[in-house]
Amino acid sequence: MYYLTGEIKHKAIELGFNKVGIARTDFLEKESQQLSEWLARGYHGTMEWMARNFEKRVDPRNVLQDAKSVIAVAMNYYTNVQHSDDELTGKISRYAWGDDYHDIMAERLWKLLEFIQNQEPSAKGKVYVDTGPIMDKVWAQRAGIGWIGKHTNVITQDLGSWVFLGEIILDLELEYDAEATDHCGSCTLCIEACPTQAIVVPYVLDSNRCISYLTIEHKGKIPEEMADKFDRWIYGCDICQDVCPWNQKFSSPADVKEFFPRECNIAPNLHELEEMTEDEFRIKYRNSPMKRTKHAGLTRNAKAVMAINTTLESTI
Ligand code: B12
Ligand code: SF4
Ligand code: SF4
Repeated sequence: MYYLTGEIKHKAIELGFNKVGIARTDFLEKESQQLSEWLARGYHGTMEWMARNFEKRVDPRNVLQDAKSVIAVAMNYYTNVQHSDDELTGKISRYAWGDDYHDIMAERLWKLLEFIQNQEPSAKGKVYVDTGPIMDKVWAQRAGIGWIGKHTNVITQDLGSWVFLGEIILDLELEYDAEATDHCGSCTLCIEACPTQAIVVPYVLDSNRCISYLTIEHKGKIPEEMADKFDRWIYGCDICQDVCPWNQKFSSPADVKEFFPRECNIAPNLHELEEMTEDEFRIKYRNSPMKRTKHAGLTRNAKAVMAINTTLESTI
C-alpha cells in the first residue's frame, strides 16, 4: 500500500493538521523500561490510569491486532495572546484557552481514517488523541514530527512545542519517515525555569512536583510548599515551554479558530473564580478542556493562589 502514503499525508494536511509523519509499529523496548522506572518511582502521582494497560502502551499491536503503521499528526494551538500581569488574575495554560482539542482532533482523524478506508476498504484502524493507552510523544518522535525535549514535550523544528498530538494505528504497511533527532543541545533553560524542580533530570518529569499535575490531575488539598510556587497558575502551567528558545523563535499563530482564547480565560479574576457556582462552571467551561478539574478543582486552585497572595501581602 506504499502508493497510499502520499495521499494520506496530503489528506491530513487538507484536514488541517500542521504536521504528519508515519512510523512502523514496533515494541517500544527502551520506552517500556523508561515507563516502568517512571511508574516504579511514583512519578505518575495519583494518575493510576498511567499504570494500567502497560502492554498496550508499549506495543500498538496490543490495541489493534496486525497493526503495521502509526500515522502521527500534530496540530498547532499557539495564539498570539499573553497572560495578564494583574496580581488579581489567574493564569490558564495555552492549551486550555479555547475549545477541547480532543474532540477537534479526533473528528479530523476519523475523517482521515474514512478517507483511507475509501481507498482501501479492508483497512482497519484506531484513532487516539491523548486519552488512549498510547505514547503520543514517542510516536510523534518516531514519525519524524519532532523530538522529545528536556522538558518532556515534543518540539517541532518549525512550530516549537505548542502542538497537540494524535495518531491512527493502521493495519496497512506504508512508507516510513525517519525518526526525529534531538536539538536541545546543551540548553537547560526549561530545567532552570521550572519553579518546582519538576524536571528531576533532563527528559524526566516527576508529576508530583509539576504545577500542571497539581492543578489538573491531583485531587484533594494542594501541598502548601507547592502552592507557594504557583505564581498565579490555576490550570496547567506553560513556564518550561515559554522559556524554550524553539518556542520563542518559531511559535506561529494557529489557524484553527476553536483554539483561540475564550474571553473569560485570558485574565480570569481570582476572586470571581473562587466564588463561582457549579452552574456557572458548567456553562463557562462547556466543551473546554478545563471541565477536567470539575468545579471543585478549579475553585480549589483559585483559593490556593489567593491564599498565597494574601500571605505575601501581609508580610510586605
Ligand atoms: C501523563 C501525561 C501528563 C502528566 C505527566 C507528563 C509527562 N511528562 O509524562 C502531567 C499531568 C504532568 C502532564 C502535563 C502536561 N501535559 Co500531558 N500528557 C500525559 C499523557 C497522558 C501521557 C504521557 C506519558 O506517557 N508519560 C509517561 C512518561 C514515562 O513519559 P515521558 O515523560 O514522556 O517520558 C519519556 C521521557 O522521560 C523519556 N525518558 C525517560 N528517561 C529518560 C532518560 C533519557 C536520557 C532520555 C533521553 C529520555 C528519557 O522516556 C519516556 C518515554 O519515552 C500524554 C498523552 C499520551 N497519551 O501520550 C499527555 C501529553 C504529553 N500532554 C500534553 C500537554 C500539552 C501537557 C502540558 C503542556 C499541559 C499544560 N500546559 O499544563 C503539561 C506539560 C508538562 C511537562 N513539562 O511535561 C501533550 C504534549 C504535546 C507535546 N507537544 O508534546 C500530550 C502529548 C497530549 C496530546 N495528545 O497532545 N501530562
Ligand atoms: S509545566 Fe510548569 S511545573 Fe511542570 S515541569 Fe513545566 S515549568 Fe515545571
Ligand atoms: S528549553 Fe532548552 S533544554 Fe528545554 S526543551 Fe527547550 S531547547 Fe530543550
